[in-house]
Amino acid sequence: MTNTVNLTLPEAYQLAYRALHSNGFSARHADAVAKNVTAGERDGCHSHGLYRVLGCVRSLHAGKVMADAEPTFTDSAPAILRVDAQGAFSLVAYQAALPTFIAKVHHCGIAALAINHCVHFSALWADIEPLTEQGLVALACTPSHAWVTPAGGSQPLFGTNPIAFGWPRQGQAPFVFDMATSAAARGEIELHRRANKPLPEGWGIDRQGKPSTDAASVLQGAMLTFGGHKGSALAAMVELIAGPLIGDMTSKESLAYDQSTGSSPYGGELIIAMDPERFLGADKEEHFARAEGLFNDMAEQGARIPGGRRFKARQHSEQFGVTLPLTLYKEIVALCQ
Ligand code: NDP
Ligand code: PYC
Repeated sequence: MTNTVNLTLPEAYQLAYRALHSNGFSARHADAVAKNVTAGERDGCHSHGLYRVLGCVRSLHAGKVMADAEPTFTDSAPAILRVDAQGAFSLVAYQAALPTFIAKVHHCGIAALAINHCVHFSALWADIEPLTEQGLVALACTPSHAWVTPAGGSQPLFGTNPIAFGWPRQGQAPFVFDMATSAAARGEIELHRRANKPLPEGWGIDRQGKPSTDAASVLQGAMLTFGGHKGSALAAMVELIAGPLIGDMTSKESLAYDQSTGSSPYGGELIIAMDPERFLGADKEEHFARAEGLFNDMAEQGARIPGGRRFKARQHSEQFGVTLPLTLYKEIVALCQ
């Protein structure tokens, strides 16, 4: 007997939607989350694919996410928009804010969007792509829960704090990197634990502060930043600019708010976008051709272009669907009943 299940993308969406809606999420939120996790699964980002439905429902049952909140807006400055998710997932707030945010970016050349009071479980490339599709250069980051020790320390303090960046490209997929500032996303470690697989070295330490490749021990101990002090500095930056700068929680505050319920992180996300047309005017084409030269030089050396694996996986899934572990499939089906 096979221990996987193959689903078309519409079937994957329907499964996620039913699990979310039947547990109490409004149609609008269930749709936004189901689309997001289906896109994650489609792009081969399993740590932020359908597996996340379990955490979304857990967060709802724990009372740590609002099921039907409507976002509200504050126009803080010509180049700053704030959207308050009112305790719901970030996705509906982001969607609702996008048209005004994009108009501000075009108007000012650069603008920032702060999403406040949101519960955040999702991959950031999904927030970058709607901006690169509009020809914009974009950057996004968010704190999470205090799971990661700063370089030189031994106790969890930072979140896994992802940073994503996107650059639009004419006639082809954008250049997008999206990376946790920890050696790997927490979701990746959770998937290793579920599959009973050892972790690569360098991802975490156990409760006693010893290096460990056992996923459960690392989940109870602490995760490590990527690149030692460099990832640590970037993680601290994310805490600051997507925490206190936008009036929202640090990862330590988010974990305290969680009260050991195992819910998704609560706090803010900062997105900054730039309009190349406003920076470069008539010279844009010339300078974007130079950027293409950079990508070509990378590829010529055999270097993998970040985002390339994901876009390839997307093409494959659109044709052949996605494959879920049978245990995960059954857990999500059980949530629908
Ligand atoms: P990875 O380490 O798998 O990948 C990070 C980036 O590096 C990706 O853009 C990836 O491109 C690229 N990449 C990977 N390997 C190579 C290579 N050999 N050469 C060139 N580029 C490469 O991801 P993470 O585990 O760091 O993060 C996974 C996801 O988790 C992200 O989407 C992130 O947003 C999400 N996350 C969300 C959090 C939240 O609070 N909401 C917290 C932490 C993480 P490609 O995609 O093409 O593989
Ligand atoms: O995988 O580290 C993670 C994560 C945290 C919040 C959402 N994903």
